[in-house]
Amino acid sequence: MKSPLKKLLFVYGTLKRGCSNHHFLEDQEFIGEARTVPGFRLYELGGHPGMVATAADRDGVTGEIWAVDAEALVRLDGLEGLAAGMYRRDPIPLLAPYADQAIEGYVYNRTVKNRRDIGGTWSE
Ligand code: PCA
Repeated sequence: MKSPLKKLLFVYGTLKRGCSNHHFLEDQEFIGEARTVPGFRLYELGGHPGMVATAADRDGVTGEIWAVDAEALVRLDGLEGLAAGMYRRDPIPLLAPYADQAIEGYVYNRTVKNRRDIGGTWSE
C-alpha cells in the first residue's frame, strides 16, 4: 500500500509538466503554479537547470507545486543525486498563496561558475 503521507514539493525544471523527467510525477498530485520570492535564479547545467540563491536577482523562479508520497520522494531524491551532493532539498520561500509554508525544492549544491544564467523560467 502506498503511504498516505504526502509532502509538498516545488519543482522548476525537468520535473514540470511537459518536461523530460515529468514521468517521475505522473501518478502524483498537481497543486498549482508557484513562484519563489526574488533571490533565486536558474543556471543551465546541460539539459537540466540548477536553482541557486543569488542576492542580485529581482524576479525569482517559476515552477509548480506537487503533493508527492514518500515513495515518490525517495525516487526523486535519487534522480536529483542528493546522496552525491548534486542538489539539496531545502525549504524554498515562495510567493502567495504558498508564502510561509516551508515547501521544499531542489537547490543546486555545486558551483555555477562558468554556467549560463537562464533567468527565472526553464522551458524545453
Ligand atoms: N529537476 C528538478 C530540479 C532541477 C531539475 O531539472 C526540478 O524540476 O525541480
